[in-house]
Amino acid sequence: MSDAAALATIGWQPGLALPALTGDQRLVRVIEQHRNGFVVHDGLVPARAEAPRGLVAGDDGTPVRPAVGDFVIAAGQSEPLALLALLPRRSVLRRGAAGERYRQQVLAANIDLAVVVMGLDGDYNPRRLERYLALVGAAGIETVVVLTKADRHEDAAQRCAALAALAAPVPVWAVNAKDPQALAPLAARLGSGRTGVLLGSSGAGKSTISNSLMGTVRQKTGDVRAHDSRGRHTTTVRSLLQLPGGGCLIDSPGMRELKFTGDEAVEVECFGEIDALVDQCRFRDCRHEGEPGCAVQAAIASGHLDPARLAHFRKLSGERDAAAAQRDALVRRAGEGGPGRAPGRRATDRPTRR
Ligand SMILES: Nc1nc2c(ncn2[C@@H]2O[C@H](COP(=O)(O)OP(=O)(O)OP(=O)(O)O)[C@@H](O)[C@H]2O)c(=O)[nH]1
Ligand SMILES: [Mg+2]
Ligand SMILES: [Zn+2]
Repeated sequence: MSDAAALATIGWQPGLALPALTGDQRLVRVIEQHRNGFVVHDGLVPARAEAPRGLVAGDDGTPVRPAVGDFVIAAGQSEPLALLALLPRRSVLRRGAAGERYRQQVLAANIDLAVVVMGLDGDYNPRRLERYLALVGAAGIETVVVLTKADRHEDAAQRCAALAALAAPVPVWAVNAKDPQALAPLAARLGSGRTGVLLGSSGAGKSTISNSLMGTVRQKTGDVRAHDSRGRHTTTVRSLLQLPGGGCLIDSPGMRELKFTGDEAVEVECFGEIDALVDQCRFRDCRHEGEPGCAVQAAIASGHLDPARLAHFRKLSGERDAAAAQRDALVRRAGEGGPGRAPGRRATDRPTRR
């Protein structure tokens, strides 16, 4: 198998020029990230790999922590391979890292499709879906929503329609995740050269979807608690799987927190109809709190806009603004204090825990 053909099995896009490599170097993709190292794949075999302090040179020379999905130049014949340099990312999915200080966490890199997974059981939550859509919207990648456990819930069609209305134009499918047939539309979007990432709460069915697409029980799945449908955090590491159809899929641990980075276009990504109404308000600086000629309040009065949705729109844009202010303050401080330090870098791509 040629290098390019092997790399295609781990999501290298056909026709993309390979970087220049010396004798003992090869191009690999990060398929797992652990506290003390990485698992990478060159299209033929997986291998353990390490980088000093977990960092490699980014495309502008600044140190970057590789994430699952990254293509990296590695050196060495025996394990652990040494990770040297990161190839430019075609997309990055981030969230705000947990904790008081502002920091970004890269969830996955070089992704073509975000698959937001939500159970139709106690996991069902339209407000949480809005938050997911805002977060993945910032990555600018194709998104689909998969509602699992449709085989168990009689109101599946109704709930699916309700979410389809708020997610449009993002498609929403209600499925039995154990049924590979039901996932055919998803498989069709994950052909050769494409990489998807599964996102959702613990117990939503991400690993069940992975197994159905793999056609084999590759990922461990776990029962959810009967009284609140919560999962037990069965999956503990993000890992990139090679699908039989040629594409790649990243299964992730259940997400407990979805903090914004400040880059989310909340208005555009998930509240388009509110954004359109705002344009019709009489006053440019309308706060939609009773001003005359307010199109937003008129839509609520006529039953066209759900007040709960407006409230959540305000909450999410407020969170986004607060995150953006924290980010900008950090960039400013870095710019004043650190000679040679690229602005903004301090907040990005750092290990979340040491
Ligand atoms: N009946 C039915 N059960 C499902 C479906 N999807 C998932 N399940 C079950 O829900 C439970 C949780 O599924 P997992 O695939 O482990 O969930 P997960 O999202 O990977 O959870 P974490 O790894 O903890 O983040 C398991 O018992 C699955 O068998 C579905 O569509 N129908
Ligand atoms: Mg799982
Ligand atoms: Zn208004």
